[in-house]
Amino acid sequence: MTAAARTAVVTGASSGIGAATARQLAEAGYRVILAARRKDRIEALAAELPHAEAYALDVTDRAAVDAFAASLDRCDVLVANAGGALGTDPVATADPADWRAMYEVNVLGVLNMVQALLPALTATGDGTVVVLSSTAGHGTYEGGGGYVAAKHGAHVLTETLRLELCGEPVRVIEIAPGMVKTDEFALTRFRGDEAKAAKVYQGVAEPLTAEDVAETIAWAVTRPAHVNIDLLVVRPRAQASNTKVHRES
Ligand code: 8X3
Repeated sequence: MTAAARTAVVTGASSGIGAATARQLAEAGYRVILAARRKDRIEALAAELPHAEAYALDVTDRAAVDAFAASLDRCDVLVANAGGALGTDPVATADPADWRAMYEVNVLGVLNMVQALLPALTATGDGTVVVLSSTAGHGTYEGGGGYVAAKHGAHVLTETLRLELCGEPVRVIEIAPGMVKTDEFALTRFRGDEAKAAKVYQGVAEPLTAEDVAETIAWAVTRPAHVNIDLLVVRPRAQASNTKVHRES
């Protein structure tokens, strides 16, 4: 098998960590399938990369995910990256619709992809699942609410999957990033309010970039097959915990 034949599927590949990961896995020699809802974006990125294809996909749509899985000739790596936050409302007043939407994409979206692609991942004899959780999946903070709950769900899904697949030829890796400055994460969370989104990173000298996180993903994926990076927590130096961030005034 040549390196180029090995296929990596990256969800949420239209921007941020997903797009950066697609780039790095392509550079590492993988044929990369970029999956995301925004077809124009993934088509543009796929055109820049060697051995890359774009597939318009909403990971919360199970029928669409099953059709996507059926269209693949092989899948060696799944990077389940699609996810996101909506709002910072306290538990007392948050909109249940936001909680539901976050559970749908951050937990059920991962579940859909894992269930649909597991037969192909196993069939390679050396499959890898990477779930992008978050430091929000390992501790809470005020206003974290539904996002923290959903990312804890993604973390538990990943840990349980690793237990259940022990003995199968599939690694299960969790990457948990802290503060990452991307074009869209905070903007989506604050529903397009640029001032509020900018405040998240205010005074933080160097938040992580999407490329920083993509490097950790590519590194974990390219370890020898018997090496499973169970959990990799990555934060900027200026962030010691979810609630301890150094800001320069
Ligand atoms: C993003 C990290 O701190 O915004 O997953 O919850 S945080």
